[in-house]
Amino acid sequence: RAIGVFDSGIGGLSVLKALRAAMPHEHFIYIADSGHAPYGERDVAHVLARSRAIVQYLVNQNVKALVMACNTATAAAIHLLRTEHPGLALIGVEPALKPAAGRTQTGRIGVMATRSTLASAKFQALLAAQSGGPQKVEFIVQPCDGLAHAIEASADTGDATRTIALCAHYISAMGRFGTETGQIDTLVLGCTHYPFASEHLRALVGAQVQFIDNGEAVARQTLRLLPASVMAANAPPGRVSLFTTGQPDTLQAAAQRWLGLSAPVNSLLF
Ligand code: DGN
Repeated sequence: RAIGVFDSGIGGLSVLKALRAAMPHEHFIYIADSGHAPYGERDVAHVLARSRAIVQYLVNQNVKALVMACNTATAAAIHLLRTEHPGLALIGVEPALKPAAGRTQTGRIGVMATRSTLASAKFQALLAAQSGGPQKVEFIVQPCDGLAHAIEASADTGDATRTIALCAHYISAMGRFGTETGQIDTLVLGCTHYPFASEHLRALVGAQVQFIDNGEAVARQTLRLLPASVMAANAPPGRVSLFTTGQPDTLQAAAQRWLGLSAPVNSLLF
């Protein structure tokens, strides 16, 4: 049985990469819902309906665990999907505020995510919980309209012009970055697409700012939730099956570029 993974597009590949590193013998089914993306600036009902349809599809494939590799979908839908699929090992991803609070020296943390994630009750509760602590950390929260879409659009062309322009815009909107007092020394990548723009972000904020995403934490949690007996410790390397509701070329190019996967991409129509 495979582990199901999905995102609104190619962003979840950053999580799939961490999952494969942690569980190289597992089989994965990855679904990019690019035909119905982006999720980040759509209404919650759309994200919920799409998440529900994809989860049902993967449940029908008899997956043994299901990773929602999308902050926006997790914020909108995981609570409800857990009640609809009580027996399912369902793992979500959320902006890594807690790890960031533990690592900042200056006490100022930038948070980049989609507008929808940041507006969600789930994120607001997380923000309140992490802001109230004894460390007195301050979060500078930045909705990044269009950035996930730009990263998606550059996957097959390799032309990052728009991604770079948006990164520059949002980084400057957050303020000064660096390790001196009053500067932002930690940046949370709160959308699974953003790790694929990290080289551009790095060029803007300098070498000393630390980037934090939850890909590895999600992989560890998935491992914890799976019964030890189903892990094939000395089995051959696991397979990855790639599906998209959008353009196969986009997912194909991104999977090749970022994960070195050359498996053919299958189209899904629903
Ligand atoms: N990759 C998704 C996330 O982590 O929030 C959202 C991308 C999008 O649809 N804008």
